Amino acid sequence: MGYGPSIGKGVVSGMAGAASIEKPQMALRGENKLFKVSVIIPTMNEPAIGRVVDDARKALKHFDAEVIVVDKSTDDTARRAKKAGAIVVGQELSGYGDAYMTGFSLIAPDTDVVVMMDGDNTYDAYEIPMLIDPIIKGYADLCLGNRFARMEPGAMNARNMLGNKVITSTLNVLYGLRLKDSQTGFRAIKKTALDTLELVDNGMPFASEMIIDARKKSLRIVEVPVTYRQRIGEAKLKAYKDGPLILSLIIRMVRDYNPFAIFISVGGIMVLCSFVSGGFVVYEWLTTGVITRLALTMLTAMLFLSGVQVISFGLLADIILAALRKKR
Ligand SMILES: Nc1nc2c(ncn2[C@@H]2O[C@H](COP(=O)(O)OP(=O)(O)OP(=O)(O)O)[C@@H](O)[C@H]2O)c(=O)[nH]1
Ligand SMILES: [Mg+2]
Repeated sequence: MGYGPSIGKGVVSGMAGAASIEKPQMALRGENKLFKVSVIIPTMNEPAIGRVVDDARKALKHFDAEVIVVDKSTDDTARRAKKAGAIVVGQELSGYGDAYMTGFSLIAPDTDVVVMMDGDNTYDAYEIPMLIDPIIKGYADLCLGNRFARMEPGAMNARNMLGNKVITSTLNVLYGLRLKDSQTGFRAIKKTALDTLELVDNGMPFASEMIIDARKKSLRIVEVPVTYRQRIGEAKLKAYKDGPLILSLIIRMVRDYNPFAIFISVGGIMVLCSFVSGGFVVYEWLTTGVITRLALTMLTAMLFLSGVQVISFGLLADIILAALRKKR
């Protein structure tokens, strides 16, 4: 099955890889009204923006579509985006997350689905109909494009790939997800679902915050395979700065989602350490009949009692959260 322009011709049927349909019936949402799709593209000096906007508009010709570019460039990205038919707004503040929040505040009120994508030509805009298909069909609220499915050689360097694996595994373990690519920038979300999210992170961690909040709100999250190409222009992601920021957000947010997971890990480590230090004390006592290491004994007791306390606190937080969730 080929991708690219063939999908743009018809509107998609089924999940990724489904055959295209010649007649655009799927674009209708009833009463002859077309599905409204808002595509948001944040840009910071993106030489490929003209092509990206043009592809997105062509790919969505059977939909009621708008393409919004939120720009923070020092070059002529804004002019080229406008020329290609996008609505262009200048970003007052800065940051990837802030750009999306600006874009979300501008989408048409009757929008059905919001699409997020980069302005660097890494994603294939002709795959947008495939990305929004699970939402239009009604079995997903948030659809993520899994780039590992069709990744062009050299599109993602080894460092970013490793970072993505670490972040995605952490997210999966802490939030009970089974994602393959949590850091994808190619996403579609149902507008009514987007309205329920509480997103505040201005930077790159915004992408993870969105998934975590969607999970907290019990939204249906699915992944579809997408193409990932080499970027045109300079990368804006700063892996060594953004990676730790993303991980810390994931861990911070688990406190409200699944406090037991974080408290049991911390408390468990403390209790385990107390067993190790306590082992030395017990060994000395068994072999000599006396305890001379007073400091170590005190440390053991403190570690054990604090560990037990932390675990108990986690249990309590979990019970309170469960009661609050029931109430909501
Ligand atoms: N408006 C705006 N756009 C931004 C900002 N930071 C990044 N972007 C844009 O957000 C998109 C994603 O950034 P990228 O540099 O492509 O990050 P990435 O996709 O994680 O990294 P690559 O794999 O190298 O593409 C691009 O279109 C950027 O131009 C920002 O502060 N403001
Ligand atoms: Mg990119």
